[in-house]
Amino acid sequence: MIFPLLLLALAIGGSHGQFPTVCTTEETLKNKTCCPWFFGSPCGTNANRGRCIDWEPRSADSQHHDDRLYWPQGHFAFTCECFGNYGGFNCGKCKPGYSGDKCDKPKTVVRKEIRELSFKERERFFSYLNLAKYTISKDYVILVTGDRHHRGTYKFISATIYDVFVWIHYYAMKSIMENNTFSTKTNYAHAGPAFPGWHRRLLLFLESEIQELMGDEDFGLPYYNWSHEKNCSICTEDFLGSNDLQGNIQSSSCFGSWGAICSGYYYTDTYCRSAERGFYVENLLRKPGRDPTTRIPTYQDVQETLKWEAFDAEPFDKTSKYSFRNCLEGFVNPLDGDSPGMNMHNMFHHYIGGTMSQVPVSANDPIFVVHHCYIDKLYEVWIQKYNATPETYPENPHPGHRPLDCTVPFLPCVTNKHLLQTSTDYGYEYTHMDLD
Ligand code: KOJ
Ligand code: ZN
Repeated sequence: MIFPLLLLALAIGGSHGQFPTVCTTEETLKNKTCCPWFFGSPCGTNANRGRCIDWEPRSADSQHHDDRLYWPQGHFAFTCECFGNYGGFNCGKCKPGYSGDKCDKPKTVVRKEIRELSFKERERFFSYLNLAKYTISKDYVILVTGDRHHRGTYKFISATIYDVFVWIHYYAMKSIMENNTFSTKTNYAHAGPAFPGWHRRLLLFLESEIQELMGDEDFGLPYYNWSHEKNCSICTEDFLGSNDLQGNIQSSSCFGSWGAICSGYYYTDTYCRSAERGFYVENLLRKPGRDPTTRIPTYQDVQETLKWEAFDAEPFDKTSKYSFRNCLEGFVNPLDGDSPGMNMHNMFHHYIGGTMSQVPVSANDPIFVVHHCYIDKLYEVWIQKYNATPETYPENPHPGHRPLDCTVPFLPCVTNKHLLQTSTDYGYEYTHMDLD
């Protein structure tokens, strides 16, 4: 049994995603249990780090339901709840913002503008990304299937750290099946109030995975402030790579040889189908500025976005008016807050084009990371400007977007409402909070 109050206690979990490899054995899947051992006991109970909790069943365990609904219950009836500053799927790690054996040392990393990194810092960032792209995750596997509504077809396969990050985004954006029909209005990460917080959680996942891989606790992801740009000034040899006319990234950049996972299969029934044609079916593609109907959003767009005081508005989807979230996400024009059209976050994705403009696979391009870091910075400016707190997060009826829904597919549970608080609480800060 779990009560709403208990859910509040689950507020800020460590930044760790799905699926923990140790929770994908035949036995753990059958028992629907993901309470891995740490310090000789499930969830580090013996060290008073956490405990294994039983989720109150909220959906029928049918063979046909959407496995992400009421996360994590579609897969696990038991998961870890971590105490204090402990985090991670087994409470063996610290929540973001804490370090040390007892997780009692606060830490803050700084996220800087990518062009303001020193040459050394920039090279380090690219080599960290590249190592994350080629290092198999020791903690996570990804779920693939050609028929996602039939459990018996599920396969868990290993993936690299960066590819787990890509897969998380892919997994969350698949359309939602409820009562045997697909709703294409929202998904678990976009077109609803969870959008900014969900992407914040995703970035924290990558940042902490890289910190751990490199043994570099102070590493912070950089952001790309595109608001004064006429074109993509980081789409160059010195930064994220330049591209040829076909959109291929030049081989002088390490990103020229990066493959894209989960691409080529934009089918509603699949999860990252990969068996037939090999894992990477294509390389990254990038065509900045090629589509004449797109442009980089302006500094004015950014300022207008920040003037909207309401975090979100009815009906809490793509059509929401006078909503900060919907202006930032870019389904309406931030100038008037109500005319539909491509703007802000969505527009930048389309301006870059190629891989970045396809929602299921956009995270394959590392420009996604620096773009979303900037979107997260604007979210942070807004939070501070209006002193927003978890209580600011609106009640709404959309699966995955409700205030107390756990963000899909992260473990331990972190609720949407608790991702609406200042980044300092998550152990990082941005430079230039005055926006210039
Ligand atoms: C890719 C995304 C996204 C939006 C767009 C454009 O990941 O969220 O492309 O609409
Ligand atoms: Zn996204």
